[in-house]
Amino acid sequence: TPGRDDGAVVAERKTARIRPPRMYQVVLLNDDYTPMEFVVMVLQEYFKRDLETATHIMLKIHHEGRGVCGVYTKDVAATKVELVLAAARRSGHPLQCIMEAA
Ligand code: TYC
Repeated sequence: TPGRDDGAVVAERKTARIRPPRMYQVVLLNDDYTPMEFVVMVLQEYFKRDLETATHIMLKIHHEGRGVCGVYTKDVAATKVELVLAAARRSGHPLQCIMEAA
């Protein structure tokens, strides 16, 4: 900036430049047909949950209708939704997966 001291400009930017990205939760929905084991596999494979946590999340979805699998930046969440839907389609299961602003 003309007529300004460089040090002052750098100090100004330090307070404004870093902002956390908007986060999105990836949610699995319950249905009557997708096998429990398939949902547990999805939670392990695509959301990096251990067997115990994956089983707990699956049962929560089974009983409450939906459950949060993880919270990610927009692009990562969108990719996970597509990968899960593709895996479900490949296996012939009606499993639904959505993302929503956290
Ligand atoms: N309700 C399914 C069953 O009884 C299991 C299930 C759990 C399906 C979670 C989808 O997101 C889901 N086989």
